[in-house]
Amino acid sequence: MKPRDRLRIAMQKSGRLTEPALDLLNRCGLTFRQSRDKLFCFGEGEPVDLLLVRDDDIPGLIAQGVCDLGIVGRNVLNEFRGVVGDGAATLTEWRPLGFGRCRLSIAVPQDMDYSQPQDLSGLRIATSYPGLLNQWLKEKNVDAAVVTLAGSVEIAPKLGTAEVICDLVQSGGTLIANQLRETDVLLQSEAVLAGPDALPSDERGDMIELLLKRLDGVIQVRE
Ligand code: PRT
Ligand code: ZN
Repeated sequence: MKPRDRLRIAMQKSGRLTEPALDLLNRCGLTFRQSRDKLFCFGEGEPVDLLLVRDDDIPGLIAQGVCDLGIVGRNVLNEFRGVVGDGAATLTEWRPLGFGRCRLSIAVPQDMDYSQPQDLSGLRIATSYPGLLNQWLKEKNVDAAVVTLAGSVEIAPKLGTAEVICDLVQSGGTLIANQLRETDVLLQSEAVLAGPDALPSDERGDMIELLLKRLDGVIQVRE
């Protein structure tokens, strides 16, 4: 395969991270021509293009070398790193980006007695982040069953598919609406710039360095 001479950045096509990610790239001086299918956006001034995808696909696209960088939640990046393990291409968090902040937390029914992680022993915990949850349970030496759900995790206790959940929390409103109480934070998350461990040794590496410099300037100005 001929090495690409343009940089390719993966970002969320449509969701919470889309607008702030585009805004950040614009402030780094990157502008894009939106294509009709909106999957691929050609960079106008600089040789940097965008691939618009589901956020869950971003780490894999970088690991496969389809994209050079990605803007994705730390929760998604770390789940991929944990699940894929040591054998696969390793990814690095190059920069925290300061938006899309949330936390991955355990939440229990409001009326449940809970004082420490050991109280979860023998219970079922519903989550979309089985890798991160299993890692935490192992650290805490808790033997609980992990029930993996793609979405609507917060209604699992009501449906009876699990007693407890492990999900993303921002304002806490969703938990309250479902009579749940946040107990432990597993991960503080925000959008990050993710990439391979090592910069490519061609022009794309130089472009990434330039982008990181601009990013640092933009992030500093904002802080
Ligand atoms: O289609 P695609 O797969 O790309 O989108 P998605 O639905 O998986 O992702 P999206 O757009 O919902 O979230 C993208 C990223 O935003 C996540 O991976 C997080 O890194 C980040 N983020 C920040 C959040 C939240 N805040 C958040 N509040 N992601 C999800 N939520 C959900 C949470 O799952 C829960 O259902 O919002 C609810 C909780 O919010 P509060 O405010 O009620 O606590
Ligand atoms: Zn997703």
